[in-house]
Amino acid sequence: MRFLSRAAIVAAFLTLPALAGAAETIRIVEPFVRVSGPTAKSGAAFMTIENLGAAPDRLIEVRSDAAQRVELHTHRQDAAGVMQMIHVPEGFEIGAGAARALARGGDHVMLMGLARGLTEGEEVEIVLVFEKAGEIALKVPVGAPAAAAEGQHMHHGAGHDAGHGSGHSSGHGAQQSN
Ligand SMILES: [Cu+2]
Repeated sequence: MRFLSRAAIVAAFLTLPALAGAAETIRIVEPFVRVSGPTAKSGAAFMTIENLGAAPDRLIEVRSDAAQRVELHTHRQDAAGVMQMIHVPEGFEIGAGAARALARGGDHVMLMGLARGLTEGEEVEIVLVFEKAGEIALKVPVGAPAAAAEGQHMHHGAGHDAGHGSGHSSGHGAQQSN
């Protein structure tokens, strides 16, 4: 009896991913939303999309109540060498068994016309729509993963690596393309 009820609880947990949509073929790794401050009018969402399936898939649309418009963007260098954001209406393809990173300076989900200010630590609901896998709903934290925060000053949130004071603050070059 005790074993059975425990099994039932485990089973209940195992069904949770199914609620989020085709979690077995597409996996979203470390999503986060970045805003330049609580009064920012736009923001961007970043993540790595892994396609565990046997066929390519494509992120074709993103929806969120947090913004008036949500678009898939990338960066391209114009003739003058200036990086510009452009809308990518056809979306982002993720090859079979491949991963595609949406990252600063490259592909990203653009949140235009934020409905309200976003502050670090809260979560934004975003629905990713894939051509084959369908909809995947996420709660995406506002902020930046520690690994991506190096050398940036867009946040001044307290208490996120205090006690890290001295030490390796030198030379993290060669990462930024612009
Ligand atoms: Cu953009």
